[in-house]
Amino acid sequence: MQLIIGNKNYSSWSLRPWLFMRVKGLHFDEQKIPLYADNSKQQLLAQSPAGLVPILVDDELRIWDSLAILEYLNERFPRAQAWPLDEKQRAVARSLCSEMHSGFFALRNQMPMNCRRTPAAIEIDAPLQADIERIQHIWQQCLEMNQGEFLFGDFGIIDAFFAPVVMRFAAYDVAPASAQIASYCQTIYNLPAMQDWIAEGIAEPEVISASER
Ligand SMILES: N[C@@H](CCC(=O)N[C@@H](CS)C(=O)NCC(=O)O)C(=O)O
Repeated sequence: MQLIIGNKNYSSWSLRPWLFMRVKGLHFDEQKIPLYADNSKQQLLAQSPAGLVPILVDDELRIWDSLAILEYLNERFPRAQAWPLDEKQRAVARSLCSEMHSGFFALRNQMPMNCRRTPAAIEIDAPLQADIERIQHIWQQCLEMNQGEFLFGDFGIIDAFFAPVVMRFAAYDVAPASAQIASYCQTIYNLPAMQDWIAEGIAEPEVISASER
């Protein structure tokens, strides 16, 4: 399989499948297309008509969109335990991923992922505060309910989905609302795969000024 991704420093959508595949030991080659440069869009459109990363290539099949990629990996590698085993928990985990996938616009716009940012707080308006509180509430509920290191026990798609938020909270110095949340964030941050992603992101030469706050 090949995973086509954007800049590791900035591409939060790319991080999700990349981290999941690395944590679960699924072998893949990666190809990087630096985003928002002169010929980026051309390169993206040559890979997928949607013109966005991530894209997973599996033989002749191309899958775009991080959630679709992770659902495909769940079906292709059932032993990876991508979702909780319990049907009801699985439905909740899927709801939370969908909420993340289609919402939190204030967080996305005002706190772009930027692995190399020196941690510092920014001004937080009401919509951003609401996003931060909702995410911390989700994490707290999951961690209390499941009593594991990760949101539903073992590392799953849900953790890959929220990993960019962990990076955002670190970069913009958002205080964890509880010791459990702090520990969860540290666990994600310390994953060897996450550390590799961060180091490779920091080493990238490209700067996307729209993502620098
Ligand atoms: N919903 C999509 C969003 C993908 C997306 O917005 N990707 C951004 C990178 S983080 C991108 O490719 N941007 C390039 C562009 O807009 O030209 C997903 O989950 O994969």
